[in-house]
Amino acid sequence: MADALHIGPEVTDALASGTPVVALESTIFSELGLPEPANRQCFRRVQAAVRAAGAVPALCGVLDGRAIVGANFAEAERLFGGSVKVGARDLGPAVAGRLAVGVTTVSATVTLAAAAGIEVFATGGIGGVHRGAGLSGDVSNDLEAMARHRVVVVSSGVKAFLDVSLTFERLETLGVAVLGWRTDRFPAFYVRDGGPELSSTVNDGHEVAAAFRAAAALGHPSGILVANPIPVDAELDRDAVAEAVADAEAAARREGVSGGDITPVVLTALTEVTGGEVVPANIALAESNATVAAEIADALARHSAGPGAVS
Ligand code: PSU
Ligand code: MN
Repeated sequence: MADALHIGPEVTDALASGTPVVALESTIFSELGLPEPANRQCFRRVQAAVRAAGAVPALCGVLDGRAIVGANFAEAERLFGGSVKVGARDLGPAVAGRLAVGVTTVSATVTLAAAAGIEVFATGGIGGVHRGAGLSGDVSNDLEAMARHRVVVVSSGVKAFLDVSLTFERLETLGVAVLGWRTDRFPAFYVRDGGPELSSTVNDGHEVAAAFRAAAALGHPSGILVANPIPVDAELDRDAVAEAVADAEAAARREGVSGGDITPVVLTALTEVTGGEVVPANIALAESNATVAAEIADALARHSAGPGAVS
């Protein structure tokens, strides 16, 4: 099915000429991730940040039964209005069933990035181990996808309402390295340093590129998670976030949602209970991650692939 994947012309040219490319998911830019019009604003800021750092953004999604890597303006507009969430396992059925509009999560986007030959991906927060996963078994496929594909994922930690410690442990189990971007603590999304201590800190894109190329040269099959804390001036109050998350989760429980529906419902409730305070924080961290990802993509473009890169 040669038609299953469509790589946009700008991204095709960039990949051919060695210009850095940063893959972007579409779920966060749909109403499943951010309310209108913040979703579009967030995308504009993220893609401008990627371009300002000299890289080409590659927005991913599913349109008319094709996986798109590098949506053009009209395609992006359709994705922003999408409401069908597509994870990695949904890609095959979405294409075969000619799904009209599907927004891709981290797991699906990392899969598409790898298929297209893109090595860096930026998002806000990844999915992970939900609280109470011991009973519900709810663990995002995002973690497994990072273990399976050699892609650098830049995020500000995991979604605010997950179990950060269990997610961190799972990343270790799966063999995904976590590098702290100028930090030695795993960031807690809206808060800079709520999480576990990290064993590796990186200070620039070249340090990430060196670790990524070395892991590949040694045959390690997994990606790397770069954990970039939310910018200082956008950080929210830790206790207020904890309280808002508890309220939002209670609201989701009352609605009786489960599985993949939990994230959008809790995110919507979180926006409501904080009076919209989480929205600018979300945009600021996504923009910062885009800048960091573009710097890493630039460094990777200079560190040639293959064993020769390690000496
Ligand atoms: N984090 C956010 N907002 C989001 C998501 C994560 O702050 O919208 C999305 C991402 O697309 C992520 C997905 O990949 O949620 C994970 O969903 P699940 O837990 O159902 O795997
Ligand atoms: Mn889930």
